[in-house]
Amino acid sequence: MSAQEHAKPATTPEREEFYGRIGKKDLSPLWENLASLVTPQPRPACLPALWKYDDTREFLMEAGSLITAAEAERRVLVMENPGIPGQSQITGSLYSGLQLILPGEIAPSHRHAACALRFVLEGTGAYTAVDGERVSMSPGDFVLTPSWTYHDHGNTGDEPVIWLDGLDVPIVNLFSTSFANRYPNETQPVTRAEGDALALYGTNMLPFGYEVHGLNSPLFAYRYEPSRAALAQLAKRGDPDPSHGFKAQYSNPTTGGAPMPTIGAYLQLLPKGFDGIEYRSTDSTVFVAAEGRGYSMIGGQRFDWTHRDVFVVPSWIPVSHHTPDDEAVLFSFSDRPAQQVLGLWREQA
Ligand code: GTQ
Repeated sequence: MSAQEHAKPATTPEREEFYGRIGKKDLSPLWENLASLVTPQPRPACLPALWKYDDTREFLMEAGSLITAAEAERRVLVMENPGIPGQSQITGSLYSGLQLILPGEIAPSHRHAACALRFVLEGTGAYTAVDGERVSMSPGDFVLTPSWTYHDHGNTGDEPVIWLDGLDVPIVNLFSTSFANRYPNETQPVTRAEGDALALYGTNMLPFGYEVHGLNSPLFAYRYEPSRAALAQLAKRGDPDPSHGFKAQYSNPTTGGAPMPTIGAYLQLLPKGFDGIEYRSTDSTVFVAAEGRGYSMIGGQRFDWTHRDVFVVPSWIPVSHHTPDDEAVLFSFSDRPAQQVLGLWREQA
């Protein structure tokens, strides 16, 4: 402990007796807890962790024979951070899980205060409907479901479809601001043609006189191909960032900001032979390998990952990425926009 940190005062019988008495009146002495309450640096309860896709997928398919998407409402295996088990949290502020929808199934329409994102990992033929528009989902697509928008999922194809869900449920519950309800029917009516949002907001044009309203991107699906092409273009222009490789952030085309107020999403290309240097930031981050394989050093611990494996980097723990054998692409998401708007976010290269 440095002289700058608060040293816990000695306990005496008189003090102990006093603490006991005030405890009965719902009071406690700050000086006993100050050091662990107001810490000099982040002390994330969540731990670095990795979920191998092949293992999780096997359990998910097993779940597929145990319960239907309709009965489950959402057939998801939640990734429980081992540092905070039983909380349905992958980090201190975010929820994440793998969702399976089998051919012919519908995950019924509902809405909630929480914002959600999907990153498709396997299969084609599924769609997500948001605000009356259905968008088809293919591997690598990034789809968002803004707060309080009705959404349902369906699989009209002939293969299982699996995606990664990311939600800000722990943030919503921190503030005790959760609301949710089911749509009266299984699916919401389709009121907009497929491709409507993309045509209106995703082509570097906006409807004439468009005024920004709300906090979410009106473009709710970001296709993998153009996102991947942007990384390839970045890679042609110069050297990779020493920590991040060639990295881009998904943006709300009407503001240039994050697609949702609480969750930022990112895509980065790590060229073959990339040997990244350590970086840390206060936003605990969930990564999934969209392509390739490599490993990351997280707080000195090595995590080997391959296509579709999910791993977590907790707040302020140094991370470096390495791709000795193969080029790789990582998708990631975190609460960075929320931290930034609250003036809390920090990074260190
Ligand atoms: O697809 O709407 O993983 O409501 C958790 C809650 C997915 C969803 C989850 C949800 C959803």
